[in-house]
Amino acid sequence: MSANWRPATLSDKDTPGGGPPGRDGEAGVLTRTRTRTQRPPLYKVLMLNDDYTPMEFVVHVLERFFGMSHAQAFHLMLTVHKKGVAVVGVFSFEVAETKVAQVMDFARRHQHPLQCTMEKE
Ligand code: TYC
Repeated sequence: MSANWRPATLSDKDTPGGGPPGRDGEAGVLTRTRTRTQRPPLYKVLMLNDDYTPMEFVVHVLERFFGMSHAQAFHLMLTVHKKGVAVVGVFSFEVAETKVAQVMDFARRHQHPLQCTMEKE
């Protein structure tokens, strides 16, 4: 390794080795690192229709666990009822997982078959 070796910086532009090119035959390894941050993946939480869970229970779930107004919750419940499934929110993996667990537990404790799942966006 040459005596004046130093890591490449942005000011080194494309000069290999971070100094004047190749006086002593440096390999010319570019060490600039990528600094762009990756956004975390997002997950859709889906509510599924069934024939038994009362409409008012689903409205309550959407208000309680997804922070919706009564009007928003009622409208989305009707969408699930008519179409079979709807996205009720988009979250990080951990938040989506928690919402699904809360809904499933709440439904089970009230003996309703309501199903809630998540999938990567
Ligand atoms: N289909 C149910 C009924 O008629 C209501 C319902 C709506 C159930 C949405 C689940 O995710 C659901 N009582």
